[in-house]
Amino acid sequence: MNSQQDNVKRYTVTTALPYANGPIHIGHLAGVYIPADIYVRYLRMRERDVIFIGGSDEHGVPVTIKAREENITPQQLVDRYHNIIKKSFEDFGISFDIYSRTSNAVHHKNAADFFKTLYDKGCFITKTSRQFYDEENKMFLADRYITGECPHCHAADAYGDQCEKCGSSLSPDELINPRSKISGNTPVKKETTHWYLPLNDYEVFLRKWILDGHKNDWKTNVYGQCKSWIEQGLLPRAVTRDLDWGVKVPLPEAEGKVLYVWFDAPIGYISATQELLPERWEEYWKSADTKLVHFIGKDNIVFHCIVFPSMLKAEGSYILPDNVPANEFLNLEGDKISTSRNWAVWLHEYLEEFKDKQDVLRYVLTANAPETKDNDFTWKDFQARNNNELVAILGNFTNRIIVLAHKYFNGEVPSCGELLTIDRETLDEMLQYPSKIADNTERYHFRDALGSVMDLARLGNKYLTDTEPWKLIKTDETRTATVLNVSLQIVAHLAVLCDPFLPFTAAKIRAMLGLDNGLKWKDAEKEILMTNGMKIAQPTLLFEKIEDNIIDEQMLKLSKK
Ligand code: B3M
Ligand code: ZN
Repeated sequence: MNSQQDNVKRYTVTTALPYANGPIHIGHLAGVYIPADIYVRYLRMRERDVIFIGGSDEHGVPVTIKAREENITPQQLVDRYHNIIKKSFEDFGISFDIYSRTSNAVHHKNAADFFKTLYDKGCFITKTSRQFYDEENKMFLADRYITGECPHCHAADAYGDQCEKCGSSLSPDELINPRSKISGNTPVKKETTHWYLPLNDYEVFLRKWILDGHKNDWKTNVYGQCKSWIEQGLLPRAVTRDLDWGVKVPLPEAEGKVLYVWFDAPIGYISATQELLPERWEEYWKSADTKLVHFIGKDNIVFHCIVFPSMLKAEGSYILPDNVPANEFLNLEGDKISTSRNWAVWLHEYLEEFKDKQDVLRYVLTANAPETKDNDFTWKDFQARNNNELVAILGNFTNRIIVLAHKYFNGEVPSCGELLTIDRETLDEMLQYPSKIADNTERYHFRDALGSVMDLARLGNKYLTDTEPWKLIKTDETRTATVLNVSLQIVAHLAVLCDPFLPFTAAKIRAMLGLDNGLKWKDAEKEILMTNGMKIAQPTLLFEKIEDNIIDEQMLKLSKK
């Protein structure tokens, strides 16, 4: 365990705020929400003071474009997706303390105040430039609102920031024959003034804080990206936009301007904390003994490691993140997950089609998490991990023990007699798992941590194979009682240790064993969790085999996309 932990009094854990212009898919889950939920559930079991913050990111140009396409208001659009997202997280067991949203009043006030504080301290510079303007609709055009011919591949409908055909990043000025996406007219150039945060002024601070301070504890992908950003040279970044959807810039001369979505969204973490703990939120954002951890995907690294920390530093009273354990990307069947191409497995659909199988997806996405490199989700692998690991190892061990306890001992925990070497060794090995799993979890190595949970179940299966209680019962009931007693201790330890990873399964095992729902991590450090005579309920199946036809249906569904 890391030594600095002793000084940590509380944890603020945040997850990237998903854009409320589409539902959640497995890429989001594997990259951000499952690892964060594991970490938080683990911390709660360690009885640490932790708050888990999430919410929808409801501003930004993609929201306004999509709303316009559907002929509804941006608010109607984000209401729809916010509700879908929030419900799917709840049903999936992502245990947020609050799931908020950035269109609400608390956030608008907080983000505007934050901007005003920086403004009053003189942290911004202004720049005036000539931007594309649609005269018919009387509006400046964000990059995505301008289309034209790609200067590289000559595709007809490249966007002002990117050509989707050849993939080049563009600026609107490079487009041949630019047109407004809204009126179809040729836009004119008009002067506009914006506020910029001069990131170049933060270079010394960022070098010292990240490059010197976090070389050894941040993931190499995160550290590497930060290093290359800093070394390329940081430039002033505009923090305002000409748009009518977003947090209004709180200055009289800023009519028609809002905060840039990437300025307001991370402040959303703070706003959500204010909503959750109106009296005490500052402890979680302004005390040196609070550990702030941002779970994000790799495309958000620069905003969470460079831009937001510079904003917090500029403000002056906030702590900085202790870690930003960003994951790489998850692909689907060998292809990049894409919302616009509908190439995804959507969480709300999974929850309908695979009722009560939250933990199967949690398991597969953790066992195959893109922690150090991009990884691939395939339905075949989903099936194999369910059938060969969850059913065959964890489910099978638990089920066998509970069935045998009923068959031989009327569903009561039999008393433990003299321990033989094999029993002692097995119990000793079992007792190594709490710290092994804890170490990996504290270091954000969730894949390895989950691997150890399964190793404990494997240990149980091996113990059964070696001791063969179904043979022993014919000759030696006392010895059989001891073997089942030891096995039940393993099942009980599994119930505690799998909880952060497979919370639904943990609850089912606890119910069968008659264990308290409030068991803590330290309970798993004790040898005896099941005492003589405790009543065990009838076994219920933890996992069931997934047949080929189920997988074929999912493959067919994908092939139609
Ligand atoms: N909504 C981008 C994304 O979902 C953005 C994250 C905001 S975190 C403050 O990738
Ligand atoms: Zn192109």
